[in-house]
This record gives sequence, structure tokens and C-alpha cells, in this order.
Amino acid sequence: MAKYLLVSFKTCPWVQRAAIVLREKNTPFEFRHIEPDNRPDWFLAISPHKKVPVLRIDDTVSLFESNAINEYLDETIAPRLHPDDPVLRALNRAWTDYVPTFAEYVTGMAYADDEAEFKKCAEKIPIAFERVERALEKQNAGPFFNGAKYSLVDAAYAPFLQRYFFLDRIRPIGLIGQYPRLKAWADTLLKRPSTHSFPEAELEVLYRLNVKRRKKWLSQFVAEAAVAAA
Ligand SMILES: N[C@@H](CCC(=O)N[C@@H](CS)C(=O)NCC(=O)O)C(=O)O
Repeated sequence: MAKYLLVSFKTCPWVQRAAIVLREKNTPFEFRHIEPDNRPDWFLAISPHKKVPVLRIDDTVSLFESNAINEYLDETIAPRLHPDDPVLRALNRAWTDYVPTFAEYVTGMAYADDEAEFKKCAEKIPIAFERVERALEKQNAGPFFNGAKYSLVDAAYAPFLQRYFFLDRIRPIGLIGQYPRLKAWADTLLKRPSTHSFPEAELEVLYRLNVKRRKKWLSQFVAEAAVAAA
């Protein structure tokens, strides 16, 4: 078997997405966490956009971009997570392409400078939630995006659904309950061991620290929420 090194920032959802697929495929890998503010030269040499994740294979090849990494892993390591049916596969890829927009809408409020902007960002969440709710209605009866079988779509959304709950626990948003399929899907994914690179409470603390350090409008609520959770 090839040797895999996954280069990461501990809280990066895009890295988490690749780590999930490696775990779903029971593939051992070295997880190497680097600091965003101190990216080593060896990393800068293998990451064209200076971003994580990078998947280094056999100390020779470096793949970047979480979607490309996951497509590669799915082509090369069993079990196949993509559906066999080409139409379903195309639909899965289309919904995976929606992830950056979903992420921007669902976690955008963490970057708002003031309360007005925060509220404006929060108004975008139902747009993303509604679209995925409709897709879940069309595609399946759960528990996963395609129904009974776990797919790359599940791996792609899980980190961002998790971060919605992190945000909701800092400043309650309370929207997801209005989207029963999405809520059930999120609950399923969060219970799945492959979703987690770290114990969830540990990641949540790191996430809150990031929010606090960012010094945006939401940052003021972090200390309070962190104490409440302890
Ligand atoms: N589209 C990329 C996004 C990766 C990404 O944004 N990674 C962040 C960390 S979560 C990063 O490395 N940011 C550093 C930077 O932008 O310089 C992917 O899917 O892999």
C-alpha cells in the first residue's frame, strides 16, 4: 500500500474532508499538523497555493485541493464511495461543487464585522439549507446523501455542518430544525466516527479560539459560550 501524509491545520474543514475519506477507506495515514502562521519551507515547496490540505504520496507526489484529493482516493482505494450509476455520480459531483457556496453561506457570519453584517450573513443560511433540503428530498430516504450508502458528498458536507453547530453554540441561530432532512443528515454524519479527526469537544475549543482571535463581531461571545460549555 502507498504511504500517505496528510498535511493539515488542525481546524481546517477542507483537510477534515480528506481525512474522512481516508478513514472511510480504512487507510492508514500520517496526519501532520502545521501552524497557519508558520508554514515550513518543505510545505511551501509542495503546496502551490500555500494551502492545506496537501496529500503527499510515497514521498514523491503531492496532491492539493480537497475535492481533487478525494476523487483520487476514490479512484485508487476501495471501497468506491462514488455511485456506480453515471447520472447519480454526476449529481453527486454537482452537489459537491456546491460545498464552497454552502460553506460561505453557513459559516460567513463568523467573519462579520458588526451586528448588521452578522444578521445579513445569517439571512443567507436558509438559502443554502433550503437547497440541500430539496436535494435530500429528491435523492433519498436517508440516512446518507444517496440513501443507504455513504458517499463523497457526505464527506464533503460533514465538516461544514459540524461548524454550523459550533457557531450555533456561540450565538444561537436555531435554523437547522426547520430543515428536517438536513438536520437528520447532519446528526447522522456527526455521529459517524470517520467525521472526527479529534474528539469533538477538543476541536470545538480550537474553533472558538480561532473565532476569538479573528476579532470579528462574533468574537465577543466566545468566552461566555466556552465557559457555558465547560
Ligand atoms: N479549495 C481548497 C480550500 C483549502 C483552504 O482554504 N485551506 C485553508 C485552511 S482551512 C488554507 O490553507 N488557508 C491558508 C491560506 O489561504 O493562505 C480545498 O478544498 O482544499
